[in-house]
Amino acid sequence: MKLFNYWRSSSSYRVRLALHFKGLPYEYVPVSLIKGEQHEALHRDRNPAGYVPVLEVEEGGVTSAISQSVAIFEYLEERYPEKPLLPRSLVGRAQVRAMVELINSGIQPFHNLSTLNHLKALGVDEKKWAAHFIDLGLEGLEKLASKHAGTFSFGDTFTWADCCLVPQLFGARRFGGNVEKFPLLVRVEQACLALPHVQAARPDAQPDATPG
Ligand SMILES: N[C@@H](CCC(=O)N[C@@H](CS)C(=O)NCC(=O)O)C(=O)O
Repeated sequence: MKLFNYWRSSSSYRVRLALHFKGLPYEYVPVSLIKGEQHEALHRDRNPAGYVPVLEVEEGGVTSAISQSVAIFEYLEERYPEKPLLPRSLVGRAQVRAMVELINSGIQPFHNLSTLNHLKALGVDEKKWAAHFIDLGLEGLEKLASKHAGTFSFGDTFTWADCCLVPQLFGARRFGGNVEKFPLLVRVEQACLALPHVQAARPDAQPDATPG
């Protein structure tokens, strides 16, 4: 498998967490969002929307490019079910998906690079705008997680919800958010960061990471 991704992209970080948790080897292929490589024809061919991450997989001799971190989660879960990232109960699985969606559709799009660039072009204070929505989303997540969390976001095993939470708090800090307002989320994040597979997936541990 090949993962086309960028060290600081939170959606890329989610997929790295799933891959490392499952112990799946992959080739790391950097796509620099700062240099605009996501818009190059070669990458648009993999993902016409021009985003990372993209996971390239081979099934039955056919190579396919899968975009969207949650679709990638689903593929990996079905393809490699041995170390599950979803709880067993049906309702539990739905609750994890609810936390994932709160982040995936309710927070991350508000601080995506293309969103921020457009806001800037409109003369909006894009950092302040993004910080508002990150804060609002995390407030909802703190309350939702308080119904389900154990050591991790849902009970005592690492799930997709944690694959999304850890990168989201990383992203929130980048935008100057005061994540300490969300003690449960920070406690879960710290439990996650103590795990070796999380350390391996961290942005600053990636080959394209740059200081600062
Ligand atoms: N919902 C998508 C989001 C993908 C996405 O927004 N990726 C960002 C990085 S986290 C990106 O490639 N942005 C490039 C741009 O906006 O130009 C996913 O989960 O994969």
